[in-house]
Amino acid sequence: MYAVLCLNWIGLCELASPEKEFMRKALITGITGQDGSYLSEFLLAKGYEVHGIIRRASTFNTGRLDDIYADPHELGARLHLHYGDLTEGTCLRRILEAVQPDEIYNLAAQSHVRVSFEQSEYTGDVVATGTLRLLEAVRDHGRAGHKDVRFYQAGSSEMFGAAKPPQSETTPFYPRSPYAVAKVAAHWYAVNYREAWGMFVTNGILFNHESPRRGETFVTRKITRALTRISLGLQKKLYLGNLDALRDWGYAGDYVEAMWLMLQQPSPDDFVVATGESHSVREFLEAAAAELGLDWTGCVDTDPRYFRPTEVDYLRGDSSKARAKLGWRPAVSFRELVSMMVAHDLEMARQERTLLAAGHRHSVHGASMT
Ligand code: NAP
Ligand code: F7E
Repeated sequence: MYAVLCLNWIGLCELASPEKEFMRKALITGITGQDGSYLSEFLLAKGYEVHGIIRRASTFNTGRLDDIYADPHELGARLHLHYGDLTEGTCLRRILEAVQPDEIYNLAAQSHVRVSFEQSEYTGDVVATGTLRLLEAVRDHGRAGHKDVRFYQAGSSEMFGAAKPPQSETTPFYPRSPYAVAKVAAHWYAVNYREAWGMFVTNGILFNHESPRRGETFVTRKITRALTRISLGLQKKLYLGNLDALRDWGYAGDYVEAMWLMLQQPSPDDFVVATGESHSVREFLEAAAAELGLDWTGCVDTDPRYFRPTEVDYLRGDSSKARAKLGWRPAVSFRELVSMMVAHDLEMARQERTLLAAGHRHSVHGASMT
């Protein structure tokens, strides 16, 4: 202990400091995604050491972590990134061995429903088999005598698909896309590992949650990006698919707290997380346009390529169990969410306009994608 304290005092061995020994460690797959970034911030604020798995990419994919990332050479850095992929079990095992986490949040996924119809095998490999790979690695980690790990599995309201609303933990699944089928498989792998091996594995069944960090090809962000640009004359048209689909949209920042709460319970379980309120895509469009004082009817057209071979028409969650057992409830309303996203994207559009006015070229990524 003396040696540890000495080393820590002279600042040479940060890893051996007593604070580090008691600091809880979380490992997040999908840390570079929308939820991964909010969860990292949340856990760092709670005093965790946070480790994330990132994929090698030819361009930087850590943009959402820029505000919280500190150089690991800096004393006190508590966010650490490791290269890995859910399609490779070997790296997952090595990362587990190196990190020795207390909690794992499995958020990694090919998460785009429309894309899953085009890349169904890959989606199944990452979303279903990837979860299985990670569960197997955690199981062996425990058998090797390491400390018990609590595991959060990112389930989705898409698993309910065509089931009648309101959907709760007891509603039978009726998946309508390769993505949703893969999430159902991952859900049942998680249940089976809990029951067969006594592992602490919890499924969060989260309804849609959005934010200014939402990927730009999901409908809410696609709308707020396009309408704000249209309002400043930077774009003329927005092409969308089915405007009648109903979704229970919440704020991602609220939902990551529910993930954490689930892993603080005395035993593992399954929880639906939702606002209980549904709105159509058309209503989202109207609300975003109203924020900007824009008449959207002249600038929005339908493009059938955004339709899905099998659509999920109506999702509305019943999160009574999470509210009662976790004490969780959403803080941000639908209107506040729309307003927050529009304000963020309006600022982005203003920056773009300023650059253009100053003679700089500016490209918008993914504007024509799903
Ligand atoms: P997201 O923004 O699409 O992020 C997905 C993350 O997974 C990214 O970090 C991505 O890395 C990573 N990833 C993709 N393929 C991978 C692979 N083969 N190996 C390792 N990492 C991989 O998704 P999100 O909205 O944050 O959602 C988080 C999780 O919750 C996902 O599992 C999603 O399916 C689920 N979910 C989301 C919602 C929602 O409304 N947001 C609702 C219910 C469930 P790159 O950055 O390199 O692409
Ligand atoms: O579509 C309709 C589309 O892609 C919502 C993922 O995070 O939440 C997300 O999946 C609705 C659908 O999200 C366009 O047909 C119309 O009915 O924003 P989305 P999603 O499919 O609900 C669940 C819970 C997840 O788990 C997923 O990972 O909007 N829609 N026009 C459109 N959708 C898109 N993307 N683009 C359009 O142009």
